[in-house]
Amino acid sequence: MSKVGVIFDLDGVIVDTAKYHFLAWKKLADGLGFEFTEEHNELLKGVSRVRSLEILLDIGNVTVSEEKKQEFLVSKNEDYLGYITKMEADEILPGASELLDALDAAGIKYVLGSASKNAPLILKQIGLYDRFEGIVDGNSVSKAKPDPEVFLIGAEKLKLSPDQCVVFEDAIAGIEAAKNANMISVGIGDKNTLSEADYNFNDLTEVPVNFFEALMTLN
Ligand code: B16
Ligand code: MG
Repeated sequence: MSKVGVIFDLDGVIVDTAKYHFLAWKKLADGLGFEFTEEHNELLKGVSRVRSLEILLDIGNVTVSEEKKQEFLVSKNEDYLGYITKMEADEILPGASELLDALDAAGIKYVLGSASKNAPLILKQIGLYDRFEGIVDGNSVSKAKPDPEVFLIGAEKLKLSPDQCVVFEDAIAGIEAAKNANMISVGIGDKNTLSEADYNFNDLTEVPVNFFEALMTLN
């Protein structure tokens, strides 16, 4: 492979917004009168907003009208926005800024590939918005991960073929999406959970300096 490009997931790779999703979903569950735990929240990682609500309502064994679901989606997002509009650069996860610097220095382009419709706002809050070659988020896709759509649009933005793209993901659905897109997958987080990934690191500080160089010498 003579050239590589990188596609970064957002939540769980660049920032930890899962904690804010948790607080906002928990408030909704509290209002509906059932318990929503951090373990339940794990099921929502990398999953779209609409699908997250369906999972949450299943957990509480709650059935509501479509109209009510729309209301819940709006109120949950308003609560979530209350948290993310306070985010700053100090919430960038360890190793992320350094990795982007290393990619810039090596002339390797990168885009964002996130399920979040709030991704542009979050990137602006933490001061990374202008660093990305392109942003593919929940507003640009019609099919959620594990469908490869989000990453295939990312490859187009990178002007590379899928097999030249390296995806950094923290969610099982995201690793599956990368595989479905025929891309190289890097799991960030628990190696056992993300055992399907081609490469695994606990966090971005562990990515070796020669990682991309080594990939380019393969094949
Ligand atoms: P929003 P990622 C995902 O972000 C989150 O992991 C997931 O928990 C969330 O439901 C989804 O974004 C949608 O977020 O409500 O902001 O549109 O991991 O794909 O960057
Ligand atoms: Mg994620």
